[in-house]
Amino acid sequence: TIRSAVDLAINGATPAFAEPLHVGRPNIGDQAKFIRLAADMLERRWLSNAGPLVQEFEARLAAELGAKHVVVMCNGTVALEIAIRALGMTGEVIVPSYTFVATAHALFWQGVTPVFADIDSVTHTLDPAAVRRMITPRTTGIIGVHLWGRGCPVSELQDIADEHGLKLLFDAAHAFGCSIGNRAIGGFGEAEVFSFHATKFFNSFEGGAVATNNDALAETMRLMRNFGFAGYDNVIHPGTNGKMTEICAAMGLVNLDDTARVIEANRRNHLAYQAAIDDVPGLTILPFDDAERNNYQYVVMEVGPESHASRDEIIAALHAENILARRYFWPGCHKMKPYRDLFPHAGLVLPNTEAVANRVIVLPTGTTLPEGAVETIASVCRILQGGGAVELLRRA
Ligand code: T4K
Repeated sequence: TIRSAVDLAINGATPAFAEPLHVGRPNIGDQAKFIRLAADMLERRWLSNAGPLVQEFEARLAAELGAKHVVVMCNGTVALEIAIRALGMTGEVIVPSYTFVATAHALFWQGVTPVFADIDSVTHTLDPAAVRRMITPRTTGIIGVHLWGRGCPVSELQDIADEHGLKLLFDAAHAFGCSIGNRAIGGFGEAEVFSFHATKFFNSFEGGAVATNNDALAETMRLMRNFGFAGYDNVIHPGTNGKMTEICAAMGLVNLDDTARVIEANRRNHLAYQAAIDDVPGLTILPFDDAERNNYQYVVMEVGPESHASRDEIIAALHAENILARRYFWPGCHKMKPYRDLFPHAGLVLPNTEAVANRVIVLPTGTTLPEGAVETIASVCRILQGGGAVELLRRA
């Protein structure tokens, strides 16, 4: 138990956890069912290329999301790249800087310049007024990100897109099972892109998907993901290899059956964090809107100016305890090497992005979080607020 500064690992005590607590520890469903599906797959000798498990996974996802088409891919980044290309995005596309770097990379990799707009500092998602300021004659689209599974302002962004004739795509990598105005994420804009990476709400080892209600777009993406083949020897479109394998689809199917358990664990952890942290001066847990469907996959703690310990001191103290909290998505894409000197970003200042990126800590959650871990993590954070704990760290 951690009661005072001398109980902290930064001050030489034994770490609170013998094994590391990761952010994004995979949740895994019925292992026996996964082994069964894998054995059947080996028996069939059909390992990739739109096999029966991939087809079943796509149908299940379309039903869950209420989308007309779901095209699964090998990962979320390739899914973004294919959606960007299929939509004909060129020139400049406006994105938030405060996102996982894949959102920006997917554009750049397709020869499109990501133009970074600022976020709203309360919601952490794109600020429509900031998007308007970044529009130029070269702008062809907007990618909104439903960060932390919290919907971005879809209708305001749709209005901007309609006014300026822009394509609107959403990066929904965090947002499977979430809603906006009680409509499932997956049906907004021209298309929405999901990730099923190991660290996501539900995983297929690696994997991603694009959901869309546009028949022609879905058809183009299906061609693009398989080298443009329309049957044997008949290439009718430029393409790449974005296919999901059968073993990944098997994992996806198993984990899709397990999402209620994951939501339950995530929600319990989130409530426990709120109860334990929100009365610590300077620290707050970003709330979810309980009127919406949420997956509660990210526990985001914000370190305010009243906090005695800085964000990075809290991270250092947590890491010493084997609590591998993360500074997602510091420092913002516009400050990362590939983008900071790129036209038109040299010297770009995004005040809300920078403020949020400097105050966020993402904490571990999920089905594997040990009993009582939230309270231990909270007591580390609380002790850092007084009793000389940080002073000891600063002297060291
Ligand atoms: N758009 C957005 C908004 C995204 O957040 C992402 C991905 C994408 C697009 C792209 O989708 P994908 O192409 O990835 O499908 C992780 C994930 O790799 C990445 O998928 C995710 N976002 C991002 C938010 O987080 P890192 O660099 O933090 O990953 P890493 O390797 O440090 O893993 C996180 C923690 O999870 C580690 O402490 C270890 C633990 N872990 C990880 C794996 C893979 C495990 O315990 N077991 C595992 O198998 O990026």
